[in-house]
Amino acid sequence: MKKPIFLILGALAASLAVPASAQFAKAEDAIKYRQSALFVMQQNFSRVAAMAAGKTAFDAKVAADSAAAADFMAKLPWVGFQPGTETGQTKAKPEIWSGKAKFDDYAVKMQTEMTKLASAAKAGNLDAIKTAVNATGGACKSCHDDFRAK
Ligand code: ASC
Repeated sequence: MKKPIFLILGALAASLAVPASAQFAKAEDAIKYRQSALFVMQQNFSRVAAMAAGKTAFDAKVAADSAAAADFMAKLPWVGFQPGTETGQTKAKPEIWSGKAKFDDYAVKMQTEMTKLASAAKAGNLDAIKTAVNATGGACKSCHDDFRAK
């Protein structure tokens, strides 16, 4: 059976369209992007973690703002882990791409914990912040243990 021409042209256009996720001009841009997002996230997270650990004075406003920033930043790095960005200036292990489902689970887990931290910080509850900092830090660490080269 002959297919209508518009179906054929539509399928062709779809196959030629660049996926929206492939937004980086170069592999090194994707690497820089994910590292930058993780760096800004970590800077905001560690500011709250330092308060939770009693290393710096607790400032509820700074904690809430920093945790909100970290929570937002936590959403951004993942698109940068696109295929073809396994090598270069990166500590990302190739297992990220061969074990993507596990990596994605870690990414979701970290975002979930970071959102809890943002809620705790917004509420200004230092005990809840401490609990959430530990859970979030644990999520960072377990992914690094498996997927980040030393
Ligand atoms: C940080 C940071 C990490 C995590 C991890 C928590 O501030 O840079 O990688 O927390 O150390 O265990």
